[in-house]
Amino acid sequence: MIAWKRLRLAAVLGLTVGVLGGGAATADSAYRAFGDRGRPQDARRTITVVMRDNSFEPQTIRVRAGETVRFVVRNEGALLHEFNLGTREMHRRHQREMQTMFEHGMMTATSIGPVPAQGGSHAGGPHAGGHQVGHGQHMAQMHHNDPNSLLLEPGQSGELVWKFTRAVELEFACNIPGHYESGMVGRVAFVR
Ligand SMILES: [Cu+2]
Repeated sequence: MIAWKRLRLAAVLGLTVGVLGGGAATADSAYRAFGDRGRPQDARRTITVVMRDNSFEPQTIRVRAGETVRFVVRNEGALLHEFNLGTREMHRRHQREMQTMFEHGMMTATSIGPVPAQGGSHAGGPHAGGHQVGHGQHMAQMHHNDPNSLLLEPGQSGELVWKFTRAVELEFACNIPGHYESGMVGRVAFVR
């Protein structure tokens, strides 16, 4: 049991280095090519996005370069979904990271974080609300503090304020394994 726990911890820590270390430098700053976290007081417009299993509504978002938009995103599906602003290449990279997180139990098809570990968990401990939080959830959340991304469990809503600085080929996508391929991708169209 102890050996198993150590193994799992090692796996998660190893993954952390991989996800947040190596790839992160590029992946995390890549969004700066087209925008950055916006200031809520600069948002003149709110765009509501609904996520289902597996689609986005609407499928196209129209924005202007220089505009700050407040996104309200609702997960009305029964599965875990992501709203992520990025280029096709960024999404491809992120899909590989998500795949690894799934393989390590850091998220499941319906929730962030592993199935509660037997024998209680550690780092983080019980949070407000009596929720047990293990390394997996911590890491998944850390990763999803990216300003260009929201990861929402079924029934959850979230907000993301984004400043679009430059017109580039851009998509909003869900990078949970299999979802992009099955249609969870939409186009960001820059208008003048
Ligand atoms: Cu999805």
